[in-house]
Formats: sequence, C-alpha cells, structure tokens
Amino acid sequence: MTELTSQKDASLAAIGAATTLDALEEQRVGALGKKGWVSLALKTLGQMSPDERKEAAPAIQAVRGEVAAAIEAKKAALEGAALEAQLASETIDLTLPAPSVPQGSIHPVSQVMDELAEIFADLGFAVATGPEIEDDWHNFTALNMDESHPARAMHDTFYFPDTAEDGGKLLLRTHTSPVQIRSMKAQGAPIRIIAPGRVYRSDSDATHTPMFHQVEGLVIDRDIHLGHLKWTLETFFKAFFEREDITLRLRPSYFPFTEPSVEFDVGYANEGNRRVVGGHGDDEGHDWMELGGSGMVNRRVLEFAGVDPDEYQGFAFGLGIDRIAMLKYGMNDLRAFFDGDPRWLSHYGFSPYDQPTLSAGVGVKS
Ligand code: FA5
Repeated sequence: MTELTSQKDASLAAIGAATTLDALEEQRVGALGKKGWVSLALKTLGQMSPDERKEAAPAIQAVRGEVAAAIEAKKAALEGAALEAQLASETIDLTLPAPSVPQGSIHPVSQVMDELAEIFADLGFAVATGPEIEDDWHNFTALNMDESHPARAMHDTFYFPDTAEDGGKLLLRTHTSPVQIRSMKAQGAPIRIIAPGRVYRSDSDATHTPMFHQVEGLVIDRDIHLGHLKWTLETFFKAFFEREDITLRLRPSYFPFTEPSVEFDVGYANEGNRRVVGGHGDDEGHDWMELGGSGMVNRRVLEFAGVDPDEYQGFAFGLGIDRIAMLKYGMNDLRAFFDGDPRWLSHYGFSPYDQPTLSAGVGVKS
C-alpha cells in the first residue's frame, strides 16, 4: 500500500508537470495502460485472500480514480491553452488607423456639375435627367434626324445588339439632347431646365474621349429669341469662370434640331502648356476653344415632343462639361480625367466639404 501511495504521488506530480499532450499521454500509458502500474496493482487482487482483497480493492480503485481524474483535468487544461495560442496566432486586425487628413476628393467633373447646377438654379433652371441607354427615337428621330439623316453618321454611335420593346434600336446616348424630348413630353411648356450627364461616342484623342459629359439647356416659353440665348450663355460663363473678360464667339452652324444653329467658342490664352480662359481668341497668343452647340429649337422637335410650335418657341444648348473643367482648372489632356490615378485626383480633386455656392465663388479651391 505504501508503494502504491508513493507511485501515486510520483504520477500525480509528473501529470502536474506535463507541458504537452504527448507527455501527458506517456503518463496515462505508464499508469492506466495495460502494463501500467495501476493495472498491475489491480492484477494482484486475484492472488489475494478474500479478506485482503476486500481491503485492497477499494484503495487501488481510489488511486486509479484519482490518477484518471488528474489526467482528464490536465488534458482539458492543455487543450484549452493550445486553442488559446492558436486563436491568438491567427488574429487579424481589421481596423485601420483613421487618416490624419481626409483622403477622398471630389472629381473635377462632379465639382463642375455642382457649379453648373448652382449657377443655373440662380437663373431659374431646374435639373432634369434621362437614361444613358437610350432608344433611337429619343436620341435621333424626335430630334429631327430620321433613319436616313446624314447627321446620324457624325455621332459615331455605340449600338446595342438588343432592341427596345417597340423594336427600335437601343444605343448609348450620343448627347444629352434626348432629355429635351423627355422633359417636354413629361412637363409640356413653358419649361426651363438643364440636364447634365454622361454621353458616349466612339472617339479618342487629347480633347475627345469615348465617354464624356455634356450639359443640355432648354428654355421654351412665349417670345423667346436668340438674344436670350446669347445673354444666358454669357451670364453663365462669366459666373462659371468668375471673370468679366470672357469673349464668346458665336459661329453659324447646323444641327437638325435647331434652326438657326450656332456653335459657341471661348477665347483663351496659351500660357506654356496651360490654357487660361479670357480675352479674344484672335489676339496674339490666344485661340478659341469650341465649348458647345446651340440654337432656336426646331419646330419639328416641338411637334415631336407634343408642344405647339405656333404658341411656344425657345432655345437649347449643349456644352462639353469636361472641356470647361479643363479650361477652368488647367488640365490639358482629357484622357487623364478617366484614368483614376490617385495622384491626379489628389492634385485636381476638391474637398468634399467645399460645396460650390455663388456667394462664396463657385469654384473656390481650398
Ligand atoms: C451636340 O452634341 C449637340 N447635341 C449640342 C446641341 C444641343 C446643339 C442643343 C444645339 C442644341 P456636338 O456634337 O457639337 O453637339 O457636341 C457638343 C459639345 O460636346 C462639343 O462642343 C464639345 O465641347 C463636346 N464634345 C463633343 N465630342 C466630345 C468628345 N468626344 N469628348 C469630349 N467632349 C466632346
């Protein structure tokens, strides 16, 4: 019995000292395995007299129970510690430190769209929108360009293989002018809207990209004439560029949806490879940049849109937003607008906290 007690003490000490599951298993086999000292002690019961056995059996069973319990407890402790260690080593810290300064910026095109809306809202214009996936009727036919009209060829249109529900062709709108039709059909006359948005043409060089932005303007009322158009464009450009010496050149032009039609250019100075708006485009060191097309809305277009051309008339214009952004903020390659380069964006982008307002100067860059 004394031997059993000392074996038990040694075994419990070794179990307590085990630092790995393998070392613990060694202790279990040594004590409770087939040839372990507890099993051997149990085997001695067979050679004992009934009286001896009566006394020895519970004592050996008690030792067995104590050793087994100690092994179980140690096993649970070692497994728990192993799990903790594994969890600790597999932790991923998903949090990022907050940047010390805000890192996002507003793209110059978005900024210019906000500036446009601010200036035109002051002139009493509402903002209208239309779909970028347009049908042939709104993009061409209702703008007085029927199937065989040669002006369709000038638009380098991206067509979809699918057709619209009425069987007409679907396309990526080539200009914002279809919004004129949609707005007049929905609202009738009088109407005074601008419609900024994306347009698409198969075109690419430093001043042309396959996707670009236009803003359409439309004013329909009684007694509207070309003088109102000229005043509106001049007033807009002066407010937009925040200078009085803006020279607009109106050139006779042709658009099927306006009659008469004029294209308008703005004078700018070449300063190194930077263009600075202002002055007369024919002066030394100056040039003209075409910014858009305009004219008096063709009566056929008013008829298509359900407005009576004998009662109402008006003007429309469409100008390239990217072009006026380049002029105002000094970029010289339109393609960089759409490269998504963070360095370009952090240089030319705007703080999200600076909302353009007329009172603060529409394009103040902090
Ligand atoms: C039009 O798109 C007419 N819808 C404008 C219009 C509206 C006329 C209402 C009359 C009445 P145009 O194709 O010229 O016209 O384009 C207008 C402006 O968009 C151009 O002056 C130019 O500033 C800009 N633009 C045209 N193509 C591109 C391009 N690929 N990339 C960047 N800007 C472009």
